[in-house]
Amino acid sequence: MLNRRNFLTAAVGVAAAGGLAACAKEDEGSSSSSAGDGGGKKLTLGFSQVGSESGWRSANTDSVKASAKEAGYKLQFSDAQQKQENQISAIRNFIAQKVDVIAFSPVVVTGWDAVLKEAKAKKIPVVLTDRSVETSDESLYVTLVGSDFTDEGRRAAKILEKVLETAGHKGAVKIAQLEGTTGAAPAIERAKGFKEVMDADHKDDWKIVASQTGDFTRAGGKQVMAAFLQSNPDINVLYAHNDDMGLGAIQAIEAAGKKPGKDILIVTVDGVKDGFVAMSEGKINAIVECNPLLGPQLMEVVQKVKDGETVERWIKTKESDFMQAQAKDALPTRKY
Ligand code: GYE
Repeated sequence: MLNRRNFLTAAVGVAAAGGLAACAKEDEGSSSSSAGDGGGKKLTLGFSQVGSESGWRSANTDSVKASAKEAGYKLQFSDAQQKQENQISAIRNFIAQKVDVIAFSPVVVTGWDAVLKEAKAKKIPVVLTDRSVETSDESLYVTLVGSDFTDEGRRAAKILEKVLETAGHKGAVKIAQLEGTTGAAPAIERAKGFKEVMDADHKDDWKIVASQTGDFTRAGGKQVMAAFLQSNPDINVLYAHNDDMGLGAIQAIEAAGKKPGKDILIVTVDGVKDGFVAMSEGKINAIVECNPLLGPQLMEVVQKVKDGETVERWIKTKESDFMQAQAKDALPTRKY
């Protein structure tokens, strides 16, 4: 099994993928490799999106569409509605259409080898964006453009320390965790990073008393949080793997007659506008940012891959953390 850290050292895969890209160019008989040059054939990018489960996802989709347009690429966009089988058929479709490059954000980490081998056989390079895959063959994709989710989990635990301190919290910390989509990289890794800090520094004072998936949606967050409050009425912290689930949970907390941000301290991940609004209203205590505006970086990488240039194995995104006190000032500058 490969973790994201291993990706960085996988230089062989990059070299192989560079070769792949070069072959793809020949295969297509493309007269020009640079997009928008007027004379040459437009680069065709097949993009399979996870779905439209969250505010993060909408911002990501807009970013991909706008930057493909800006780059002058022909974009074949497909929404998988959070179903792996839809992504597999979208990718097969891209292969049949002989697109120049395939990019996708894999809904879950496992189960991609077969379809990625089909792309490789047709010499179509694959770029992962946002989420990673687990594969036994690193040559099946060129690079990943996206965030370090394990680190986001660690940052969430670190910022929870500050939140507890700011709130003057005393006594046991009983945490409810709303997990992202089961089997998805951000769900696995945000849980892992958080637990790492908890096990190292808070073995005695913190406990995850309830943990379940809310599938990264508001409806999921609301429903699962309502059930948590029934079974564990003494929960005093919520760690939600994204803002949307946190926002759904806030509704459930209020419906149970409790005050989000006070009776239950809340830390979420993403930093979408609605999350910041809730934080400026005092309902979320801190947010770990995960930047969805990956389009420009993705288009740059796609061009390089098409041109047979070597790219880094993992192209990471820069992100920050925000406490409630910063929310009002930061809100007008948020871009998603
Ligand atoms: O945090 C969540 C979305 O993969 C980073 O997916 C992405 C996650 C994001 O549904 O809101």
